[in-house]
This record gives sequence, C-alpha cells and structure tokens, in this order.
Amino acid sequence: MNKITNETINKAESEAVSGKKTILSGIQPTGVATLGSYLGALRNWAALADTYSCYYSIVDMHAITVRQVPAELRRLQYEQLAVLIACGIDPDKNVLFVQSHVPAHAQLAWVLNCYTMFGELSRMTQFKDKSSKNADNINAGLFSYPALQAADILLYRPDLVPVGADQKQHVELTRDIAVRFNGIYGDVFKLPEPYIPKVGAKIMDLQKPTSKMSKSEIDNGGCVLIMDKPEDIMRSFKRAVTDSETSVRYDAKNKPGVSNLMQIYSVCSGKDFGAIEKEFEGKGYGELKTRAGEAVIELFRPIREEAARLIGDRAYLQAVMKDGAKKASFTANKTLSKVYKKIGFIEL
Ligand code: AQP
Repeated sequence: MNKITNETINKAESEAVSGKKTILSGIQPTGVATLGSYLGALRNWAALADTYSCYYSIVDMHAITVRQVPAELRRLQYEQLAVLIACGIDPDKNVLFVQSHVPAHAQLAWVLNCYTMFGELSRMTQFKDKSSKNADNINAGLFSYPALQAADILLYRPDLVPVGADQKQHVELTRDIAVRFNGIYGDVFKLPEPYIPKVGAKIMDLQKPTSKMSKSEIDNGGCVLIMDKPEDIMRSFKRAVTDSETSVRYDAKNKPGVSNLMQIYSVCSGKDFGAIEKEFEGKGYGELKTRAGEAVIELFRPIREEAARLIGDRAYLQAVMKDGAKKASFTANKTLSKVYKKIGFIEL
C-alpha cells in the first residue's frame, strides 16, 4: 500500500504555495452539503481557490451507485452548484463542472478498472460501509467506485486533493493504481497528495457521535445541512448527544459527543481546544451546544442566502456548467489521449 505520511503532505503543501499547482476534488449530489462536508472539504476548496488552479466537480456518476430519484438528482446538482459558488468558489477563477458532462471520466475509469485489483477494492471501508447500508443493491458500480474516483483525480494531474479523512484510503488507492500504471507505461500519471484539514477532517453525527455526519442520514436529527434554517440548526445542536460528565474536555475516544462539538466550535470560531476548555470551565454542556450552534448559524447565514438567490437563476447555473465542462474536458482529454496511446488503442 502506498502510504501517505504527514511529511509528504507537508512537502506538497509547501511546494504548492511557491507556484500555481493544481487541485481537484468532488462532492456527490446525494443531498445538500452538510456541516461535515463544509468543514472537512468545502471551506478548504474556497480557501485554496486563489493560490491554486482548481477543478471542483459535482460527481453525479458516483451518486448513482446508490439508487436516486432522477428528478431529485437533477435538482440537487443545481442546488449543490449554487452552494459551492455561495461558499466562495468563484466559477471565473475555478473550473466548476459536473462529472457526467466530461465523458473522459467514464472512459478512463474503464481503463483503470483493468489496472485495479479485486482485493484492493474489497478492502475499501466505504464499500463495506455502503454495502451494509444498501444490502439489496450491492452493485458493481459501488464496488468499483474507487477506480472511477482514481480517473476523476488522475485526469487533471493534481498536486493536492482536498478531502475529509474518510477519503484518504481512496486517494491512497489512486496512488497505488497510478504507480502500477506508470510502472508499466512510463511517467503518465502524477501522484497526488490528499489535503486533509488538521481540525474538522471528520465531523461526527450529532446524535451518533461515533459515526461520520452524512447527508444520506438526515432522518435522525444528527446531521446539519448548509441550507437548514437557523432554528433547525439550533434544535439539532441543543439535542446533541454528549455524556454523563459535566466537564468540557477534548477526548475523542471517551467523550466523542463533547469532542465533536468542540471540534465544530473550534473550526467556526478559530479558537483552539485549550482556549475552548478555558472558556467553558465551570459551565455545562448546554452552553457549549448553544455557542457551537450560534457559530454554525452565523457561518452558514450568508452562504444560505446567496445559495438561495443562485438556485433561482437556472440559466446562470447552466452557463457555469457548460463553461466548466468545456474547460475540464480540455484538460481531461489530453490525459485520456496519452493513456489510450500508451495502452495501444488506435486514435483516429
Ligand atoms: N462528516 C464529515 N466530516 C468531514 N469531511 C466530510 N466529508 C463528507 N462528510 C464529512 C468530505 O466532504 C467531501 C464531499 O463528500 P461527498 O458528499 O462527496 O461524499 P461523502 O463523503 O460520501 O459524504 P456523505 O455526506 O457521507 O454522503 P453520502 O451520505 O451520500 O455517502 C469529501 O471530501 C468528504 O471527505
């Protein structure tokens, strides 16, 4: 396994600030973005946009590995795009596109499927997780999802891939596939590094703080969406599961609920865990829940308002999609053409 160390991440980070390097990441339109995807990924996407050449994709082809309602899937793609722009990802400075609008993703994915081992795919935590949640639909797409994800990444030759901690295993597999392919055909793919935030990399469900906050699990009240109304956000925080102690202390293993709230409050307020422990000395969990809820409400207020405005402007969103597809295809097709040549396909 091609292990990624902190050292390699730091090296890529420092190289990246010296010149304009490339970044790629994606988000599924399986629901509206959550507090988890915002803190784990989207806020970094926006922050990195000025320094890097960025490709950000709405990955509809990944979404159908789980059954979707077609009209909903369409609506959610527009909504997701509006949220990304409202998060500060400017479509004039970044390439924002929908995965299925760039056929090279499917084309390269097939090739990479032939260079990805059954055993490797079987070990992926997300496959095990999602197949246990969708026992009646364990389809081949769900299984080979990481090969498509490897294609998504390798097509754009990115230096960094900003993701939450849950995606680290997939980026490692992407590197393994790239190394295997390069070992046979020469230096075709660039090896990407994951860019995982130090705090906020894995935001947990407010009701089940031992599980990742996920947009497909919105029914239990433990998931906060960017587009949620302030009163709904506060209600979710007030009901957050904590523990039977009273002290606000960071201990992810023994106090997952409180530690998750601290993590959220830390990213939103910019305060470190030491400062937060001090701030809540002698105070109960109720106050931490309220402060964390307020911080999230204020963080999301301008994003929600701008996204709501953009959702009403379909013509603009479609124009962004068209422009993004054109720019993304230009880069992706160059890589695909190189791959096809290397493996012996005839190009006309
Ligand atoms: N809870 C989280 N904490 C930190 N980062 C997270 N991300 C997602 N959830 C958290 C990161 O957000 C990016 C986009 O993720 P995604 O929506 O494409 O896919 P996902 O990881 O499968 O998210 P969900 O919410 O769990 O979706 P469903 O329920 O449809 O599977 C990724 O970089 C991810 O790491």
